[in-house]
Amino acid sequence: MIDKKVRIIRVPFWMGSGRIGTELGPESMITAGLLGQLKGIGMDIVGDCEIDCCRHPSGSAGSGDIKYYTEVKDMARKVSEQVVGALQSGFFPLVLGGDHSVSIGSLAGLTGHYRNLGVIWFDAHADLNTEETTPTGNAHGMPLAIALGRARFKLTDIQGSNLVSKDKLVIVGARDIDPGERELIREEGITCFTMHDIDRYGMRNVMEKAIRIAGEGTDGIHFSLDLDALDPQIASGVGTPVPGGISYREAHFAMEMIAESGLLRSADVVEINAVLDNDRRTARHAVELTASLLGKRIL
Ligand code: B3U
Ligand code: MN
Ligand code: MN
Repeated sequence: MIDKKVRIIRVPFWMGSGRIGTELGPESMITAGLLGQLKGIGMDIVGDCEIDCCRHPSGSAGSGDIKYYTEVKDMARKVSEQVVGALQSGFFPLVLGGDHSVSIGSLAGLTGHYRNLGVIWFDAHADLNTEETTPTGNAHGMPLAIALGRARFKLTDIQGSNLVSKDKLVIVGARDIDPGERELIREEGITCFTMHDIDRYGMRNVMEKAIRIAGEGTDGIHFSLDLDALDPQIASGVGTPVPGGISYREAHFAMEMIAESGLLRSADVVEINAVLDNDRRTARHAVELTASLLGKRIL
């Protein structure tokens, strides 16, 4: 069971994804009943806040290697400060994105507080692109390369943070990996459980291994939930859907396993694109999965 005091950090940010829509993610999760779900499982929601991040760029995406680099970095610094503040008060930080670049901020704050952080990353993508390998220039495809110190923009560029250890990172659900990311996974020996592994070994085995790798000998686990990890047939409200994803039942079971481990220290829920989430099903799934992650049980 996690600490009962949760601080919700809303990050209405889209510029890491290159298209609008994810800035409405936090609001869509609140509308889909997040607060009621969390209160229903006995959570105290304390001092929730919204990051004041850029929503309307004054200029173009910029000519650098990362689109909206200045805005991404500014947002990440602010998220990091709020995460640190929550941890210092003994609260569980729950970061609501926003696109997946918001996790740069979460990880910066967390690595400053915990010396030895484990990370489980649910995603259709590996999010391991660098400025050199990115096919899009979008920062949401880069947070893990930044966290491991493999991109020019490094997590340690944000004050007070440390890098994430490649041995304590586990990616789950990947099925769309770019050539440069594949190379990095091989070079660094990063644990990446693809959909092939989930089909072959089952979610139970994959999660047992993931929790062991991220949880043993660490200060605990940060869980990052990119909604595009789910199959687009059940969660179509994301910017970059990839067929053949995690099922509803697999996802809930994985959340329950993490909750049962007692090792969860923080989480982000990202990449809901409210403009594309016409039936609001993706937001509803995000809320239900968050409740399971934080300890909701069937019986
Ligand atoms: N790998 C591609 C696509 C992508 C990554 N993350 C999302 N899409 N959501 C990239 O742009 O780096
Ligand atoms: Mn992602
Ligand atoms: Mn993704």
